[in-house]
Amino acid sequence: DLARIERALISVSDKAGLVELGKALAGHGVELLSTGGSAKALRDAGLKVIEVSDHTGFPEIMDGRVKTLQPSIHGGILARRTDEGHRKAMSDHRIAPIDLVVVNLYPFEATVARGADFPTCVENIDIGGPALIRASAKNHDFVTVVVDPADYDSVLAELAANKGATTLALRRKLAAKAYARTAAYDSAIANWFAKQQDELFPEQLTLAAKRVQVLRYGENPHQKAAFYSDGSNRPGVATARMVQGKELSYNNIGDTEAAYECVAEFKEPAVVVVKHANPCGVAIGKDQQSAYLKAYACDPVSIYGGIVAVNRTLEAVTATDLAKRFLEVIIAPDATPEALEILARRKDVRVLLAGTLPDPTSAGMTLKSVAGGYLFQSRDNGRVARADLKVVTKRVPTEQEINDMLFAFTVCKHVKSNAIVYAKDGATVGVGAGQMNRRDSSRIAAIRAAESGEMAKLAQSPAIGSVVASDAYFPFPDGLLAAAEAGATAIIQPGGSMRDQAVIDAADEAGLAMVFTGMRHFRH
Ligand code: 93A
Repeated sequence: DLARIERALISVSDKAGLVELGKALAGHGVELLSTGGSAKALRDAGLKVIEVSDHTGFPEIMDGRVKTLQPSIHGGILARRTDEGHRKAMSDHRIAPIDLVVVNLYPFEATVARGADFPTCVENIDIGGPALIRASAKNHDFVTVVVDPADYDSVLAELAANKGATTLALRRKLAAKAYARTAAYDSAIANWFAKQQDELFPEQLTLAAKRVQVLRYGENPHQKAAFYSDGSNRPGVATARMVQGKELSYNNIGDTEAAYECVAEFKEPAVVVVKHANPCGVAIGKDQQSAYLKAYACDPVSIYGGIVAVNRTLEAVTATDLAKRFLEVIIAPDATPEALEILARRKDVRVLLAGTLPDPTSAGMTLKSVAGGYLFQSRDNGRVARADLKVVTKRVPTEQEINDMLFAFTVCKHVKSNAIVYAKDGATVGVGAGQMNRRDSSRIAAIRAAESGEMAKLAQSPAIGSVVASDAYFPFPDGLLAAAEAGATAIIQPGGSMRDQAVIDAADEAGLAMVFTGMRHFRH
């Protein structure tokens, strides 16, 4: 299983750890072949290096586009050492075996990311590098391939332990990583090209995903799960820094995303509490603490084991109240040192600092899997502004009602359908989520409001005098009537039902004000 390393080919764009690697290899008596820039770096460090062009007897041509694409290089990598015919070919054509190939590629992804122009991106498509990597990985029975400076140490450790040889187990592991790297590299190139042609949904789509974490389990303990980054760097749970707490779970990640995307919708200081991916309390306020108190009051029961997101630096006053609750996760753009000190006393709660907020209006794709396929769609970045509202009832909503309606409709966008949200004074007072008919969502939200009112010893249900938002049109008057019965005074909904007129008539009869948004916010 051991394969000795006598000759190495080193060709790297990222020169991190290169000199240390070269020195260690030289220490094992390995002959070093290298390309222009890598050879220079090694030579400058006092190492003996043979230029690939000297080895092949063929110069690097076309600005380096052809440097290692040579039979004497690829033959030296691909030769099956135990095969009579291959050995004869090597000696006939004076090909020397190459046992270790260390390559990392032209930085195509980074070049695209820094917004370089088209020809620069194209020039950064590495051809020779992937060929070296794929050839070496194919012949892993004899050849060790390294594509990531993070793996230099494990190779050197084996050389030290096995008198200058690597084990088959390591070579196989590195070969798998090698093909994963060239696949990800080519998918980055393919996706970039598709984007250049303005193809939102190219015929063939390849996904590059980098593992962030293998999770302890999935949605349930008998399911396995892992968390991958899509490389987009959208601020949120994937990019946030965890400053304390236990490892995130699968459900934590989904819920934290729901909370943070929702809280990012608001310009004013805002607080969102999420349970099972649905907001159970959302509020804006003149400051963070007043927003928190209102969000908490919406549903003091469901916050237990919840996820809390804020859209400002987390403050000590709010942290003090949060520390009194059993919470799974707190996510904020940042936190004051005092707030962190207070939360540190609750060792279990995970605290994530995301640095900044995601832009709710930015474009992007969401992905869902179904049996045998994937569903892609652009993110729901739609927003309803005041000017979009069309008053359809006899009664015109008041200023206060309009503000609360816009707030409630924004929250609705983040609640699973059928979503009904009751709101008053910049806070939700009842959320009805995920029901199969709109009337039930409406009733559940009203029940929640009434119960929370009782817990707070209010004289009457906070649903009285509230506004109601519906994520999609009311197909029948019943959902609206349930809201009127609970004491709501104004309704915001997309409109567009065949029976809109019946719903409008019912609203007029109940003395409600109602506006249509023309935009639906289903969420499943
Ligand atoms: O332009 S290439 O596609 N043609 C080649 O033959 C070739 N061989 C190695 N790029 C090629 N490489 C790449 O050069 C390697 O993948 C590495 O990223 C880079 C190292 O060049 P240097 O050693 O000159 O810095």
